[in-house]
Amino acid sequence: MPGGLEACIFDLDGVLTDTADLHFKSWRRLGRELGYELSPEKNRELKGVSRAGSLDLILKWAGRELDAGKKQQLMDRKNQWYLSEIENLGEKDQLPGAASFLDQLDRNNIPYGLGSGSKNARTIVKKIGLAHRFKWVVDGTDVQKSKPDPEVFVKAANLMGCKICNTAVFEDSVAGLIAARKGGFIAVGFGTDSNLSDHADFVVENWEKTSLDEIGALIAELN
Ligand code: B16
Ligand code: MG
Repeated sequence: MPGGLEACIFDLDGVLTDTADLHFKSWRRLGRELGYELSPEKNRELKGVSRAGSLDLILKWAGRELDAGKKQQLMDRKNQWYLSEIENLGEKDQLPGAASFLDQLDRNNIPYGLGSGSKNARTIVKKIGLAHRFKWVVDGTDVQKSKPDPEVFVKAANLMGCKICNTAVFEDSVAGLIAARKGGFIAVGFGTDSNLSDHADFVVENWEKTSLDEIGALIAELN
């Protein structure tokens, strides 16, 4: 196996598809109802953060405090808007090269699973036409603790029966990379954010600029 790589776990939003803008539209709409304008810069801080964690941050930025019942109502409303935003997702919304990377894993008999903080992950992965490729899926509905807690990845690794230290987690968020490292995984940052490298073993910019061979070589260098 390339570089001793035994298995891979993929984050969903930002790694296999990009729904960040759709989350942004829905949170901004909710913010406006609270008299708060969510900026694109502040929205970036929500990357990889759970729904409840995102609402708490927005309320903090808006200087608001609400009880648990009201917060649940707001999260439900945001999710209704988000669900209508993701209605038209399709295969076209797979990040370019993602499916080819899965092909490379298949050819090398390297198992892979999904580890997403989103409670909508199963819907999204189906819409983008990748559900049939993921035998192992752990998402926000399966865990008690959100990223940066490693629970989502550890649960996926346990399902897959792979050795954590030989399993690479691909993540576009700092919260997710911290989770991967805490869990003892190989933490692979995905994307162009400058802050990823501080929390990752190495970073790949996008699927079209890398290959399984390159990732295997980068992992071999870590050992
Ligand atoms: P939901 P990931 C995360 O998905 C998103 O990055 C984050 O922006 C979102 O708030 C979180 O899921 C919860 O999403 O409201 O759909 O449960 O990156 O972990 O795949
Ligand atoms: Mg993500």
